[in-house]
Amino acid sequence: MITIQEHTNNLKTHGVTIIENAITPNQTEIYRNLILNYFKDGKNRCKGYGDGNQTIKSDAVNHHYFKTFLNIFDNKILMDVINKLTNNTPRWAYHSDIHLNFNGAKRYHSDAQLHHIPDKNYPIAFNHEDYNVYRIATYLQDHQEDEGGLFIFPGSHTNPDGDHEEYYIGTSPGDIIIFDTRLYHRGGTYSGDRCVMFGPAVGKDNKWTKLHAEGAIARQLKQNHQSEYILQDFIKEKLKSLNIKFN
Ligand SMILES: O=C(O)CCC(=O)C(=O)O
Repeated sequence: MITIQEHTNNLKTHGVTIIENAITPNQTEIYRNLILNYFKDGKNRCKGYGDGNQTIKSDAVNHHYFKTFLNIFDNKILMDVINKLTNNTPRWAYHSDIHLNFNGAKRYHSDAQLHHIPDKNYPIAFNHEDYNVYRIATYLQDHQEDEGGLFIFPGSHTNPDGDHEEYYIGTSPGDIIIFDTRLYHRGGTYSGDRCVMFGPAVGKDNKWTKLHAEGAIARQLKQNHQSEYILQDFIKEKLKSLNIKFN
C-alpha cells in the first residue's frame, strides 16, 4: 500500500497520485447512475458552455442532487493526503464539474482558473510555486483496458515548458486521482457512456487558492447562467466537519 508520504511525493514530483479502491463498487454505481439520470432524455444541459447543449454540470457538488459526492471526503487516506499537502490548512477552492461524454477537454490544458477572473489578465496557464490547488477526480467506469481515462504530462505542473512524456492513467471504478491543477492533462476517448466527476478542488490556505476560487466561481456562474454564488449549507457543514476553510 502506498503511504501518505509517497502520495504527497508523487504529487510534488509528478503532479498526480492515485488512491486505489477508495470508493466501494456499490457507491460507484450509485454515482454513475446519478450522472446518467441527471442528463437523461435531454435534461439539464449546460446553457453557458459552447452550443448550450453539453452534458456537463459546473459547480456540481454544490448542487443538492449531487451532494453524496462529498462522501468521497470520508476516505481517510484522501484527507490525510490533503492535510499533508496543505500543512493542515486545507481551503475549499470552489471548483467541481460533472461530465457525461464531455468532449471539451480532449486537448492538453491545465486547470488553473485565474484567467477566468474578470479584468485581471492572468495568463491561462498560470504557474507559481505557491499555487498548490489539487483536484480530486474519479472515472466511474473501468478504463484499464481502453484509453478512456486520463492522459497527463507528468512533471508539467512545475515545468510546463519541459519535454514531457505522455502517461496514461487507466483507472478502475472506485479509484480516485488527485492531481495538481497546474498539471497538463487531457481526457481520453471511450465508446460507452463516460461518467466523470472532475473535482472538487482543495488547496493550501493562501492567496492563490483564494484567487483560484474567484476564477472558478466566475467561470461556473457563467456556465450555469447564474448571477450570484451561494455555497449551500450542506457543503458548509461538511467542510466544517473536515476542517476545510471556506470563508
Ligand atoms: O474528460 C476528461 O477526462 C478530462 C476533463 C478535463 O480535463 C477537464 O474538465 O479539465
